[in-house]
Amino acid sequence: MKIIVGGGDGFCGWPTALYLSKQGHDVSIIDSMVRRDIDNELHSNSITPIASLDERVAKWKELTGKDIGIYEGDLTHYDFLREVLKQEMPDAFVHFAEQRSAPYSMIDREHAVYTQTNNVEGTLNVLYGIKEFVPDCHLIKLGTMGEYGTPNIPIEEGYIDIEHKGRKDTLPFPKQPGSFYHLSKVHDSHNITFACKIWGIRATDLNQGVVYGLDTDETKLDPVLTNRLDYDDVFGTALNRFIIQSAIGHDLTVYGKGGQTRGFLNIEDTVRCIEIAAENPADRGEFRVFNQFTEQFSVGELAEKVKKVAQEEGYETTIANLDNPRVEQEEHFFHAENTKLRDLGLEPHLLDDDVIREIFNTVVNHKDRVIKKNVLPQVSWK
Ligand code: UPG
Repeated sequence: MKIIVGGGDGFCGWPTALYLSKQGHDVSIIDSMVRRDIDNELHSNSITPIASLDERVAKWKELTGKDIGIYEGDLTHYDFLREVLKQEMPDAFVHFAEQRSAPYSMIDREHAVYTQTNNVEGTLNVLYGIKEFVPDCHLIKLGTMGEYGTPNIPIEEGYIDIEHKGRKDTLPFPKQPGSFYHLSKVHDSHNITFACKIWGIRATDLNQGVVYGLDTDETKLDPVLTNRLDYDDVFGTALNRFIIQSAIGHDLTVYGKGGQTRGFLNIEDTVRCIEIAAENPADRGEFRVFNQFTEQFSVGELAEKVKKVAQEEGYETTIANLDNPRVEQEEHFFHAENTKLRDLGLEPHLLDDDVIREIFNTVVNHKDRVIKKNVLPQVSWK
């Protein structure tokens, strides 16, 4: 298949582009390089040193003989997107090209407006581009489990059967997102639902959980292919942050009581889920939703798991319960369905001590790169 990976230079996009290329697909990346610019804005960095996208793609070609195309540009520039679509005529468009940090969207008004205009406008352009030039192209859109929030009922995969005043319907599952970023994904979902309905576009919304890990078989092939790994308070996410904190002797930053429970998955499962979605396209006019996570944990449980492994490796580790910079429930019911990807063949890489140990041993090698002032939370929801 011809597949475009939007955001193919990023944490999820880069390993996905490599994996799809290895599987024999004809992959092109669209990326504006904004994630690298944001590192400069935030005076932050990836704990792993990362090569430029040109170097990455050249190394992949050298090692495998496979070409990955690069289109450097922004999805909010429709003229650019239109030319790429006309050139590539993709069978699938994998869309990771969004501002994906909740804390970044909560810095101030400008960052909230940027997040929502960038994400919503980019996706709207992709929808129009598909309609105009490649109506049969399957949109594989990265949503988030954070769209649902933490309702006091089990979370279904996208839709819920409701009986109300004697009538029945299947309706979109209620959304209660917890940041302007997570809201941007809800707005996208609504726009995609509508576009599928009116234009017959085929779309899969992958409501992904928190991704942990950094390596896949492909990124491990050579240091030039190394994936980025964020540890800072803005782009670092729960489990990865805790592992890096333990490696540098920092207290583990559990926010509040630590009972916040979320769906998690290994980056090795992210790439496979995208392949599964691509190989099993939604029907024309169908807006299909998969919950893309493999296990659920509270952040307190994750901190305990990391502490145990770090101590076994000889690193004394303390868990700190910090004042929560976010507004969120710290103790709540959480149960989400995640059977659809498994039914299509996903075999999860589950979290155990060895998985934590492998990430730990990778980050220990780079711990001198950590900018310590970026570790504690600095962005408040209030
Ligand atoms: N948390 C802590 N301590 C930390 C970092 C986070 O307790 O040092 C808590 C946080 O309060 C929240 C939970 O962990 O309750 C998850 O936060 P985080 O790991 O930052 O993930 P999200 O903000 O949910 O966002 C990530 C990705 C986003 C994706 C989402 C999927 O950045 O792109 O949509 O995970 O759920």
